[in-house]
Amino acid sequence: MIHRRRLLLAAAGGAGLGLARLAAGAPNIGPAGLSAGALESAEWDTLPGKLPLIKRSWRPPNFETPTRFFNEPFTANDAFFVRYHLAGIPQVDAGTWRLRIGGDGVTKPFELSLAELQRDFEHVELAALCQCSGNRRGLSDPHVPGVQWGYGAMGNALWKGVRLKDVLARAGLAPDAVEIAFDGADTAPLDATPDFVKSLPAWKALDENTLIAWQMNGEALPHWNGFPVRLVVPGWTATYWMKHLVSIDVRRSALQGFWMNPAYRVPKGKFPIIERFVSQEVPASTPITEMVVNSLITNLRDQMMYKARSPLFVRGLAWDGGFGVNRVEVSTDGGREWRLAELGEDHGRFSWRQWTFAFTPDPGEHVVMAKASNRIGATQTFDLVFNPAGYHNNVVQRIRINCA
Ligand SMILES: Nc1nc2c(c(=O)[nH]1)N[C@H]1C(S)=C(S)[C@@H](COP(=O)(O)O)O[C@H]1N2
Ligand SMILES: [Mo]
Repeated sequence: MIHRRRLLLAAAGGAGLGLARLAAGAPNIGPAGLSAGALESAEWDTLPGKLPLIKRSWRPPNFETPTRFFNEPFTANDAFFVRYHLAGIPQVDAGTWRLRIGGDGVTKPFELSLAELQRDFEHVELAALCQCSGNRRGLSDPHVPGVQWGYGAMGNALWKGVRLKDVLARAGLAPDAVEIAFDGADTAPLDATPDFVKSLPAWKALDENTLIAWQMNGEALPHWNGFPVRLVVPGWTATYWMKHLVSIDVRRSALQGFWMNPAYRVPKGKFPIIERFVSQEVPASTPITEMVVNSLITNLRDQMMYKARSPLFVRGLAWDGGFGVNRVEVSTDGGREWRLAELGEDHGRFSWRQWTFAFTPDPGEHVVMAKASNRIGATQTFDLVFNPAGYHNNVVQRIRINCA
């Protein structure tokens, strides 16, 4: 059912394209692996300033990027996915916005305006993939609770800002600071949801690639992606990429609270994870940290018809947690034989990397699969590593196509 208001919103969002998608869209958006409920409830919808995206929930707003936008090296700001835990999302005024840096782990707490942040510290720009921990959660089998994401809770961008470590240095960091905690301007207005506050281990906060960013792909951050500034934590899942950042609390003790434990945790020992968050570890679980090696086929659609006996290009993306993807293999026969794909331009180890593979299909059915590996030899799995939150899903896709 398409409401008039939605159509108007879509038009306001600036997309003739979007209107066409809306008209054609309606039921069953997304991969077949989603639950029946997730497929039925998904709709094209448009947040102000965005193109129509796949709506997973309206309040708080959770919107997924359709796969066709992933045929570009960088994800357009108006197509970039949106994820929130809290429904109270203020329009932050850049003129009155302040960032507070304090806590028991600094000797000189202080505040910054946006102009000061931009004036006082060296500017850095880097490409990095922002991927939700729960990307592909909806494909978990058995299904698990949480936003039922398909493949689109991610986006790659060029982020510009300053190094977090430079800002922390001005505050006089205590040598025994263990965690740095971040809070955004969003709140839980009516319900009892705890405020969304996240911390990083000091070593990751002090990494030269961890940024306080105000630009994305050469423009100011869109409201829905954290205006005026957000944290950029290259390599790590997006839960740490605090949007509408307003305060930084340098701590000599571990941050307690729902969003650190029990939320955003993975069972210990189940994933080939290297980067640790020791101050938050408990015997059974650890906070999620870097992304696992993964890939996505971006141009072929499951169950679609393609031309036989002429070259068919398979295109996709591959990424990891910052070690760098160095190899993508493609199979067109359901995994019996694998051949190397050609890697595209390298935008840095935190960016995803495009790849292509050409083959000439015989008539009939073909199962196309892609498998990425990184510089430390980690690769994707064929069988889901089940975990109750549905994180780190890097199961090799199987795309069944028919050629005639
Ligand atoms: N202030 C704030 N920042 C936040 C969140 C949030 O709910 N509030 N969610 C985090 C999570 S879990 C994800 S996946 C990313 C999503 O970033 P995006 O909405 O820009 O795509 O933002 C992170 N930063
Ligand atoms: Mo997330």
